[in-house]
Amino acid sequence: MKVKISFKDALIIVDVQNDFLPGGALPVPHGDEIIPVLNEYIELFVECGAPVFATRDWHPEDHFSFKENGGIWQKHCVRGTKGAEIPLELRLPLDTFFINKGDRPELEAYSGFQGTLLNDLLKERGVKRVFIGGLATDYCVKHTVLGALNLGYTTFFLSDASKGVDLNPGDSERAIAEMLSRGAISITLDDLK
Ligand code: VGL
Ligand code: ZN
Repeated sequence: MKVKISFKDALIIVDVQNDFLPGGALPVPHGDEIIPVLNEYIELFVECGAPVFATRDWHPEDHFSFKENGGIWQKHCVRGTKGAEIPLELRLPLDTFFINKGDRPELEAYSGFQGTLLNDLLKERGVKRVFIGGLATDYCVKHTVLGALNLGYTTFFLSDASKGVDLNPGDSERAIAEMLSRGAISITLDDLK
């Protein structure tokens, strides 16, 4: 499939943060391998004058999703810590829109649209199509993709720039099947070149 990017499209990079990379608190296996691919997507979007968004899991210390607070996850992406930072290897443009989510103790936000201004910022720019990749396929990427579909965006899933955690074997595959069945379009870099 050939897709031509215009300045009305948007790239949304989900949760590429140190804690989700090998060596981090909640590592996604091979999560680092998507960074060079995402850098190529970034270049393409910047060339077309299309906006780049980067979501960040941005939890307070006492977030209820942490095991120590009764949740299911190892403590991760505490705002202001090294683990919550986006690695410098990801070459984000200076005018990247950063979207912090999960920043209230009692609310989970797997979707970049949940409790954020992401939808408003996209609408303000007249964006109709979004291109979403990052970490993790079976959690925040999936929920961000489903959120975009619910809001009426034509939504592309960047299959070569996403990795899943697969807590249960097959989670990522099931997540992809669900995204596609809801109307997402799976693409790779080659489709944009
Ligand atoms: C995520 C688990 C907990 C994600 C965030 O970014 O996919 N996963 N918090
Ligand atoms: Zn989280």
